[in-house]
Amino acid sequence: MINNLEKTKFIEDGFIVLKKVIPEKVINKINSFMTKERVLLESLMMDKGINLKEITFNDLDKINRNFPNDTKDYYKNIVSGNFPKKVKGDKIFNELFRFSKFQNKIKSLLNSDKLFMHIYPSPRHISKKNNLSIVPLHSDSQYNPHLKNFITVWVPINAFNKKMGGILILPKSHRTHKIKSKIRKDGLWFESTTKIPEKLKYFNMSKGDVMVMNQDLIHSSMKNSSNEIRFSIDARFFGNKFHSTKHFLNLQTGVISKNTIN
Ligand SMILES: O=C(O)CCC(=O)C(=O)O
Ligand SMILES: [Fe+2]
Repeated sequence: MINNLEKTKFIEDGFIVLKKVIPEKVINKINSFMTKERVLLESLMMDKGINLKEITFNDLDKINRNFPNDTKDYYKNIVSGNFPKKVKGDKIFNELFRFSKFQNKIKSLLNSDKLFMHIYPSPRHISKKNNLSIVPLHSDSQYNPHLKNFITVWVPINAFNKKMGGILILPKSHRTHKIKSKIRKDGLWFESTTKIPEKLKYFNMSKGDVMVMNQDLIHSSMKNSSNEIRFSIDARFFGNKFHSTKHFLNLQTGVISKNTIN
């Protein structure tokens, strides 16, 4: 269980690292799955003349200029470090969040006896040179206007050192800063419209740890300066007093629904 001190700290700081809430063997299983899916994406993109290991802004131009209109979003999603819906929707990701140790702590942070997860969770693959996959400073409330009150859970799958990167956060910023949403020219992310003079913080995490963030906490993706591909999952959770206008998973029943007040 979360103790009162941890809960107060989460409310004040806007984040908390929960240690060892997911079994290592589940993280390893997800790592193998993502590694395999990333290899498939590499060959899919290679067939289209794009090397996923060396993405540049030219590749985005190539997609915008040469690819059929109805496929552009699909391929832009891939070059910006995301997986296609078919992969995001794989049941394997539900295994990550089914443990009571995890669920009880998240419920406690949400002051809820039930737990719901926005569909889909976001598995991400970040390669060394891929600047398109770096999410600029933002809060997740900017990207999820359909959710009223939620928390984000960021799960490193193989990123346990600073060289591989992860996320950088600004403690307490959920109360002190607000970023105005303005879509970047390339359409991939929101611009970081607010200059933040403070230094953002990196937290060392171990296998099975998760970073929980308030929906308004300001954070960004780090660059990956290792030669490996960084894998992570981020997922958004809400409790029984709130609802979503899009699809969500009821973690009590395993049922996916939409628009239902729970
Ligand atoms: O993993 C990343 O690169 C960024 C993820 C993120 O912004 C989030 O989990 O909300
Ligand atoms: Fe985020």
